[in-house]
Amino acid sequence: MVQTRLVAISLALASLASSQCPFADPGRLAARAEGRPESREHLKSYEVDDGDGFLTSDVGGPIEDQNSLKAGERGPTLLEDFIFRQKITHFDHERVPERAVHARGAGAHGTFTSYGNYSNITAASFLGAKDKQTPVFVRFSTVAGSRGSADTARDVHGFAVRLYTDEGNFDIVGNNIPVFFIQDAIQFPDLIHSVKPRSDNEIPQAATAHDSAWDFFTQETSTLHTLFWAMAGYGIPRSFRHMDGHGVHTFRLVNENGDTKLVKFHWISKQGKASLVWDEAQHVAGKNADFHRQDLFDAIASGNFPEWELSIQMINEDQALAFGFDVLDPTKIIPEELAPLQPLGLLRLDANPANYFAETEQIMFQPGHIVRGIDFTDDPLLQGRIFSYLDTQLNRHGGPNFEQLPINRPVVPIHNNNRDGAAQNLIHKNTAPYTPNSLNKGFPKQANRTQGKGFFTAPGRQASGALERRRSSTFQDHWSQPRLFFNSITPIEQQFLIDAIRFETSGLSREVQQNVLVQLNKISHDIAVRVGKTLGLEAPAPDDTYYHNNKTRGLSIFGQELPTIATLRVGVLASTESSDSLTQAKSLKDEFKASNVTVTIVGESRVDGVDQTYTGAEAVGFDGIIVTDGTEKLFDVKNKSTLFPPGRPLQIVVDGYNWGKPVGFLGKARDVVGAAGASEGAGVFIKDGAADIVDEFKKGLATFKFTDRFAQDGQ
Ligand code: HDD
Repeated sequence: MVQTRLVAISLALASLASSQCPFADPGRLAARAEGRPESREHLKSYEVDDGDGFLTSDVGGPIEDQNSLKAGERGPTLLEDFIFRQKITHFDHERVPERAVHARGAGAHGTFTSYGNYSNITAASFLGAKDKQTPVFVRFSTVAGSRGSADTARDVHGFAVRLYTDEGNFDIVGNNIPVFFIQDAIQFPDLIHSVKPRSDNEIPQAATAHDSAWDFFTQETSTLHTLFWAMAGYGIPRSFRHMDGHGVHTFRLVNENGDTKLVKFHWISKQGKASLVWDEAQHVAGKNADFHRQDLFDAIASGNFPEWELSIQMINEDQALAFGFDVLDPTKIIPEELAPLQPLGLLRLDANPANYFAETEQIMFQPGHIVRGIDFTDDPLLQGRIFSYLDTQLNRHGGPNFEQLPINRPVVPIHNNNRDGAAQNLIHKNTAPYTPNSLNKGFPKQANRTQGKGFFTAPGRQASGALERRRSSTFQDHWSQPRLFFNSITPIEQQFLIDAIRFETSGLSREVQQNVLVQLNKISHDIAVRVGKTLGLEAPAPDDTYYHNNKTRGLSIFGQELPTIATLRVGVLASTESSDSLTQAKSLKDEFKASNVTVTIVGESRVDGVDQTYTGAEAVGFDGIIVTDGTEKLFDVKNKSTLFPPGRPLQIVVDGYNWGKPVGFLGKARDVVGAAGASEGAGVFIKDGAADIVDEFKKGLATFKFTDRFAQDGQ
């Protein structure tokens, strides 16, 4: 008894110590080193630590034990048991509605640092001075799947950024694809109903490979451009860290004089862009449904803070129609050749949420959260979004006070006449909650451009015209830019895109398949022929109205060397029965450490430095695989062991090779090359010892995928 109490006390002290230790997490360390506040600082006053104290009821009374109050030792529970009722009632109400779209996601805190003073183009204060720092929270997501769906489902990915600026919250609620499926927000429910699971059996989860999705894609052809991006590598990123983000719409920047420019916002990944291949993504979904959220969490927890550069494309107001399309049309990119990327600042994520629900689940982004110096445009998709997010958040929160939740509060004081409502957290003392008033001396006062610096709407913005319920004639071309996208990626990426369409359409009804070919044929006859070949359907005659050979830069993912290999993961296959193998594995681990590459030593059991057993190891867990010398027995298919599923060590190499990863073989392990169905060539490194392989293998990791291992049509 005494011993149990001592253990309990020492555990309590240990947890107290760790919670108070200022150096507990790398984000805090980094913030200290750079002399800036920790990025979660503004949430600290809301934290509940439980580092000490007694268990209490919600209203503070101490709770003695975890038994319900009964009439007699074996009797029924009493209604009187308020402790029981409070606990169970709270549990019964723990869930809030998941987001209607983007339900599955993960987020992190960080800091945005402005590269300069950009007051010549925008009054936005977070861009007003060189090195100015602003706390941020970013939430990444998939769109269609529900909250428990797999991270690697093929999908557009959400990239929502909140900047807690010193003039209020500014949200850029974007995606990893710079265009969107529809041109008018009124069609959003139709789009989402078509991609969500069937209404009768709720199948399939988090997938567009079904009739209704492709029916909508072919009936509403504005979808084709975004669809092409999603069918390419953009639909299956390697991690959230390896994707760019885009504000999608054209926005306005407004300076203090009221001068405006049209802009597109982009977050360019400093990790580079990298993607999985489809077969791999499907395996990941089964083996580790939390693949992306884990990657983000682990990277930040280990002090490898992901970074993105905020870049804009900026054009003049009179250039809105200058490029042969309308910049108000969210299905169009502005090719970089027409408006180069201009970097404005650096976003760095350096702290994980302390509580997923309170922070990641309760953050409520809105395209309508803008700050002075940023303005909307008349893009009809943006206009509708400004309404929808507020509305859906009223539903999720159950009342209008969700902006008072810690994660939603701005870091500046709020003064207005909004009052009451469910879960009102503030105690308003002003008894004249109306404007204008004299009883409170006119406070809170209205701002203007010289006092309080108010303006959200660009002073010169105008709108006029007859009321019309129709799509703009400048929004009609749905086929030129999907073709531009296709022309601008490499042949193997084109192949992946075609293979994805083949996969997605293979189970559709004949009628929808025919419609798919009609639309593909308007983009490219070649694509229609290639997809038609798998479907067993003949492509229509070429329909060349929109055919062209233009290309733009920056769209390719595969074949671009990654700027850094830090945090990439190498699986080193070893055998606990061979000391040579283990020594080699350990020296590889040391050699890769300098590049911040994570080496996982895989062995039959967790002894002698083995990090993971073959029972738990899979190629999906590694970006590259090296087989050590002395492991021959593991690759002998006749070697049935109870320590791993049949054939697992070989399967790891087979999968790694087939998914384009760099693979290495040391000493006698070179025999595995043939057994794994691999052949010598790019990305296959056959060496004698550990020291010989490291440098080349690092280059292999930067190449990331060796795409010459994949077949291409017509070869
Ligand atoms: Fe949306 C969530 C991105 C069009 C209605 N959207 C949501 C999120 C992202 C986007 C990243 C998740 C934010 C988070 O992490 O909490 N949505 C986009 C982009 C669009 C877009 C880039 C086109 C450019 N969305 C769009 C339209 C509508 C909506 C046209 C409705 C008319 N979106 C919503 C929503 C969500 C949402 C239903 C669900 C949960 C939420 O808002 O807070 O209101």
